[in-house]
Amino acid sequence: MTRPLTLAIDLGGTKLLAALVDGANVVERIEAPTDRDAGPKAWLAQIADLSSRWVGRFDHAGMTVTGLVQGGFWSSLNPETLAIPGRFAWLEAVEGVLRVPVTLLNDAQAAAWGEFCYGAGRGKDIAFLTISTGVGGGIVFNGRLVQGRDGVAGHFGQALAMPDGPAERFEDGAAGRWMAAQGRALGVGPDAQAVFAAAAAGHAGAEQILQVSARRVARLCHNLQLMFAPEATVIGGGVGLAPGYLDRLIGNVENLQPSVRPNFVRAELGKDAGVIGVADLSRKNPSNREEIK
Ligand code: ADP
Ligand code: BMX
Repeated sequence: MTRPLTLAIDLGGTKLLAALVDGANVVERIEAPTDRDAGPKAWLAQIADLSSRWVGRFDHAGMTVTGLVQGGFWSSLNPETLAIPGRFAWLEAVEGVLRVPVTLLNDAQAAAWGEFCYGAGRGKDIAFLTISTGVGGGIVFNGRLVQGRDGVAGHFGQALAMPDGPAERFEDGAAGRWMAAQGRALGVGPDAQAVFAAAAAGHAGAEQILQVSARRVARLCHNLQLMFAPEATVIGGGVGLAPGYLDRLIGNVENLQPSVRPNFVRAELGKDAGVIGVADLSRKNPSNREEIK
């Protein structure tokens, strides 16, 4: 009989990734768009459907979600990134459809752990940022994933500007959703990919959108450097991994003095950082009885 693997599922504001994971390797993967307006019951049905092909090959699972995870409950901090009705008993619901013990975690916290264990942040104190539908984050310091009180740690994308400035969350002015809206206003649509493609083809307005986003994210990371001084700032997510984005970030910090300059590195596990990270935690905690420490 072959050894059971880990099922890992990552539900973001744009895509749903289901994977069968063996250690640091994704053995099989399936991606589907997140049906943003469909709601939790439909997302559960989609998860059950995508996972059904692997029944018998896994005996535990990890699940990551965009949004705040507190115990087994899931809620939105920014409903624009993904609207989750109320405070949803997601762990119980997912265990109900998958019929195995599930470890549930915020998507960016899981990706930070994956990069710390197997990727660009191996053995280092890191801040991880996903520049994706929103801007998510995770912190691993002294070999531990920092979740903080009520699991909020790492929610860099929810940061607000000065109290007398606009009451806009950071991610609403920098992430993929913002890029898409800016692009559509210029007739470059419908999404961030289209903005990248137009910029590569020489469209000055599209290039400007990328530069504004990168300048803002670089400033956020400069501030994080001053607050936590991570050894590496690992960048992932659909936007963060897109060609040229990391170089634009680096270009924005090269004039800072070295002690306060973020050390930007690309997420080595790419889009699989979250599923690999949560798979690792679920293997260590398969009965799901202990809080993640
Ligand atoms: P999620 O937010 O669901 O975790 P992603 O990490 O793929 O998913 O991030 C989604 C965002 O990244 C969207 O705004 C999407 O347009 C953008 N994106 C995805 N792939 C690319 C790419 N190759 N180039 C540019 N932007 C991308
Ligand atoms: C938002 C927030 C974070 C999440 C981040 C990245 C919600 C629904 N999500 O800041 O919890 O980690 O987006 O999510 O409030 P993604 O879907 O862009 O990967």
